Amino acid sequence: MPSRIKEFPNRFAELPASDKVGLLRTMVRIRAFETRAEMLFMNKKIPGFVHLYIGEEAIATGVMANLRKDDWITSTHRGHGHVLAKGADTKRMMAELFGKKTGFCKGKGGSMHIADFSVGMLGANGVVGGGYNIAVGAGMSAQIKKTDQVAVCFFGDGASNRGTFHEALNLASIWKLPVLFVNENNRYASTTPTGYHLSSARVADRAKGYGIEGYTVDGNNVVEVYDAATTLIENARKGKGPAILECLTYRIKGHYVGDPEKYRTREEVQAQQRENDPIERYFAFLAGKKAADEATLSALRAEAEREIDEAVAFAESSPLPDPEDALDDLFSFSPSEFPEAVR
Ligand SMILES: Cc1ncc(C[n+]2csc(CCOP(=O)(O)OP(=O)(O)O)c2C)c(N)n1
Ligand SMILES: [Mg+2]
Repeated sequence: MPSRIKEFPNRFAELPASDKVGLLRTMVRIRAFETRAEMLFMNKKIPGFVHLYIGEEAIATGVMANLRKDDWITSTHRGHGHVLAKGADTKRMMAELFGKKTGFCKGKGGSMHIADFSVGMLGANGVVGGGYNIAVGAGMSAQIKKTDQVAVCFFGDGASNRGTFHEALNLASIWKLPVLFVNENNRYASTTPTGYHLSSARVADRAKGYGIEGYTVDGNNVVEVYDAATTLIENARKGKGPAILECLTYRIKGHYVGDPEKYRTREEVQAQQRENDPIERYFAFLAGKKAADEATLSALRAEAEREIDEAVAFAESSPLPDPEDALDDLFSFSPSEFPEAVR
């Protein structure tokens, strides 16, 4: 049987009303950023590749609401939502997407390589499964320094098949590191469905092999994600060790902007858009409890659009990196510089 879960304690109920609306605000900001990034990419303002997080906003939002600024995250090629929810500056983020000098990586990284150490964002990553061991290293440093920081590693269903997954989970388990592995199971790894590429029914089932806990939640229900993350992050902080939190979701847009999407039907996508939009679902939930109304939602959308407008204006007016900066921040060694022992 798939490891679909025990109920987590309802910690969402303890949140003040403003924080409940805050979760909606974060999801709306991510959606606005992604919608604009898609348009800008299609208008050739953004070079390279863009992988959109539309439809998956509840995961970054529900998890990050439980993190302190000095907690760490590692992200993926689909990382904009993680970066925004962790509190990075939208202007510098947009500038990085544009390849401008004012971006987080001076315009040399682009969409897939945004890092902002000042808010604990250790990096998006173009290498699938490249974040695991960075998160484990961060968790190890917290344990050694006794800082009670936590590291959260976001990874996709496809990424759970990388060899690095095994190395990281094993080490995190034997050393009881404060790391939460958050799987974003959006049912596809590029063009390949989970039904084909996963050997287990659930990614969370793999936790058993490492002697840790693994749970699956509805990743399009921000309340469910929040509640599970609260308990698991508190456990990690208290020294109870790592866990896997698998969040079932759906990627509404193509794998990348421009994906011809021959591997799925329009009907499948439309049904998800209609019935499983995480923002619509959470808004309906809040509205049912009279905690938000249409005016709240419109105000949040307008606020997000203003923020993105400012970010785009900043990115557009920023300079490109200078050609002579191309080789700055690179590390290379010639064989003659290697120590004798490894030559
Ligand atoms: C090590 C490595 N192998 C292959 C790729 C090519 N690639 C980019 S994204 C992707 C699929 C990732 O799927 P998943 O982990 O489910 O993340 P999702 O795109 O669904 O968010 C692949 C195979 C890569 N970037 N890095
Ligand atoms: Mg996937």
